[in-house]
Amino acid sequence: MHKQVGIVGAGPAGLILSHLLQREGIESILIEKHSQEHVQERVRAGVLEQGTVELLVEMGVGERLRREGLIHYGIELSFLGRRHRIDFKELTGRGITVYGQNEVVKDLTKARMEEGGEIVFEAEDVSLHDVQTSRPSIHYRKNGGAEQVTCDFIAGCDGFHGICRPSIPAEILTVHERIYPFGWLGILAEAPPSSHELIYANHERGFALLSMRSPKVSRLYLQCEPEEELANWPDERIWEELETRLAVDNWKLTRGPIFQKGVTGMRSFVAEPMQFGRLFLAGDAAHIVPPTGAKGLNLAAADVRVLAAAIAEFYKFGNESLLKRYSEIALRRIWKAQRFSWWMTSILHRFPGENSFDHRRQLAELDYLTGSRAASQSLAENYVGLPFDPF
Ligand code: FAS
Ligand code: PHB
Repeated sequence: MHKQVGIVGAGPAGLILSHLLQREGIESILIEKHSQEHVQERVRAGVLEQGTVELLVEMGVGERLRREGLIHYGIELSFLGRRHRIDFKELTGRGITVYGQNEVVKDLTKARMEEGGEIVFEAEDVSLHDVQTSRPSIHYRKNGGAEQVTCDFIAGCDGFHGICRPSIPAEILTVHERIYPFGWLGILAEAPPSSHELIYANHERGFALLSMRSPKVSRLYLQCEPEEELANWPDERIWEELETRLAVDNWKLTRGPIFQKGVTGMRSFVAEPMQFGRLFLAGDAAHIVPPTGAKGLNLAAADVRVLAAAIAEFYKFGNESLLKRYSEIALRRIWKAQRFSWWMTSILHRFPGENSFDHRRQLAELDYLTGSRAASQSLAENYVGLPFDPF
């Protein structure tokens, strides 16, 4: 079997790419190791930049997002027992949309299938071959049988733990990484969100975040040890800790049954270049940001927006110039998001080994940030999403 583009991984990056290519009349196949149910139920990001929403709507997969997504024009920063609102509308004229990543994946998978898109779920032993030739191929096992598809291009959209990035020889790749000495304990609870907007809290006991998924479902996070044992966190302890870290006068956190709990490690990671021969990496396969800046999913969408245009230009005009510049273009945005995500993480979390000077400096930065129009505008424009670089 031959396909113009073989895509490894049916997460947001792979699905958005496949849909964008289809709109350019370019056929692709998605090879995914997990089942459709698993991919669609996985709890991950929840904040979409306005540019990502506009891309999904423009692609024709934004109908439910528009109907069910929660549009926010600000966030709250909480420290020293007080809240400070960052007014995105006033500072940037733009906003964000709160809509679960798994909902985005559901909408995209449904659209792919309705338009005859090919997705191979539960593919095993996926491997890449001849990526330095003009006829690379993907080999995999399905229902016990060996399968392979030759392609003109392979898109590595298989996330951080996938097989595509490791397919690039180590001497070619440069890796930039910072691993944080803490993680996030995240919960989903059947509790109406206790705030209309997200609350990011810097507290002496550690970071906390109040987010949501719908008017009935809250999503909350606590800074914890990187290898935290969930067994140490019965529901009662989680709620008490959240109440303590998010506490301000005359405000109450609404509790409800917790139906999902998980601990996520935190790292900043970039692998360069994002292409090798006819293999192009996108999304978490090439870069990871700590979730404090809510950039993960949005960066994946931004990468494939460029990659789809580059592949389309190749088929339309036989021109490889954009393909050759894919890495350079994508990395400009990626490094800005890396900086922003690292900065949000550094001003809102407690780092082991810090002393009182570091604590007071953090509080002074938050005080400056919430008192200066220039500083809060910088946060706002990065959070809602920087304009896409022309290419
Ligand atoms: P994904 O990891 O989403 O998708 C890759 C796909 O490839 C998966 O479906 C996987 O099953 C498949 N795959 C892997 N190996 C394969 C193989 N060998 N063969 C075939 N398929 C293979 N971002 C936020 O902004 N906020 C958050 O709260 C947040 N929480 C997160 C929590 C977790 C646990 C993780 C891991 C990430 C979180 N992120 C968050 C970041 C997240 O949103 C990612 O940036 C986003 O999923 C990136 O999308 P993809 O690049 O498509 O990668
Ligand atoms: C979420 O809703 O899951 C979420 C929101 C904002 C973040 C990270 C996660 O910064």
